[in-house]
Amino acid sequence: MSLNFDKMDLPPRPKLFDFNGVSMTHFFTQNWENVQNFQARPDDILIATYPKAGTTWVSQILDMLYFGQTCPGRLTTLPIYERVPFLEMAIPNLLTGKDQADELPTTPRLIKTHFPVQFVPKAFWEQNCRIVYVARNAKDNMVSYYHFDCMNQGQPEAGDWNSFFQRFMDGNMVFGPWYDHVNGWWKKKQTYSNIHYMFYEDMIEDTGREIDKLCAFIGLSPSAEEKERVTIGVQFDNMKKNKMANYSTLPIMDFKVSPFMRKGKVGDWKNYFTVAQNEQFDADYKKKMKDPTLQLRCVI
Ligand code: PPS
Repeated sequence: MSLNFDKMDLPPRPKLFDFNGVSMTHFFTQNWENVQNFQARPDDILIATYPKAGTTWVSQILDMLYFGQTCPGRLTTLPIYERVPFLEMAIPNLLTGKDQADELPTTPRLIKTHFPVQFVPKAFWEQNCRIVYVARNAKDNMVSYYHFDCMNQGQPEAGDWNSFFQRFMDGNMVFGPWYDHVNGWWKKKQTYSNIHYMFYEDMIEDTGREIDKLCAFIGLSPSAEEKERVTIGVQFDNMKKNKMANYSTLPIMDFKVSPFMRKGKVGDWKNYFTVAQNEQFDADYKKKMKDPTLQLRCVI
C-alpha cells in the first residue's frame, strides 16, 4: 500500500466552509458518507486530537509498543501516515484515509482522527473501541497550528500571525474551535469509559510516566528494556530525524517554511503572543473554558 505522494500534483489550498456547524475543508468532508459508515472493529484504537496536539507523538508510541518487537521493519520502512491512517482524509488522487484503514493488515489497527467528538463514526462507539485523546494547551496549540498552516499546502492560507490569532479564538480553524474540541471530548469521557485523555504537557514533563499510563489503558506490559527503547525512540530529537516519523516524505509540506517537528516544547507561545494578545486571549479563554475539572497547562 502506498500513498504515492511523489507523483501527486499539489492541489490548490482549500477554503474553509461551515460543515454541520464546524469549519472544515473539503479534504476532510468529501468522503463523509464512507467515513461515517466505517466498519470499526472492537480492537481498533482511535487516536483523536485537535490538530497539532501531539498526534504523531502518541501514534509513534503506540505503534512502537504494539509492533516494535513483532514487526520492526514496519517502523523503518513505512511512514507514520501509512502505519496510522488519517480516517477522514480525502485528497484527490490519493488513497483515502478510510480505504487505507480498511486495508491495514495489523491487529490492532491504529487510526488517527481530528474529528470533534460529534463527528466520530458510530461504529467506534458501538464496538466500544479504545480511544486515546491528546489535548495540548491552547496557546502552544495555536502557535504550532499557525506554522503548520504556513507550510502545508493542504491547509487554508494561514495569513499573518495577528489574523491567525483572531481566527483561532473565533474558532474558524479546520476542525473548528479548539475550545469545543477539548471540552467535547472531555465531556464524552464522563459517559464513555474507553477514552484515555492525555495532555501534551504531561508527556513533555515525564514521557515514561505517560507511557506507563497508556500501557495500563491498552493492557500492555512491556519489559523495562522495551519501554526504554520506546521512550528513547520517541524523544523529540529522535523523531525529528526519523524520516518515517517526521513527515519529510510528503511534498505537500514545505519544510523550507517550517519543519513538521518544529520545536516540541511547552511555552513557545511566549515568543509569539504580544502582552496585549495574551491579555485578550486569557479574558476570552475564561469565558469559554468554564469546566473547572479540565485544566491545561501553558507553562510547566
Ligand atoms: S498533526 O499534523 O495534527 O498530526 O500534528 P501533531 O502530531 O498533532 O502535532 C505536531 C506537534 O507535536 C510536536 N511533536 C513533539 N513534541 C515533543 N516530542 C515529540 N516526540 C514530538 N513529536 C511531535 C511537533 O513538534 C509539533 O509541535 P510544534 O510546537 O509545532 O513543534
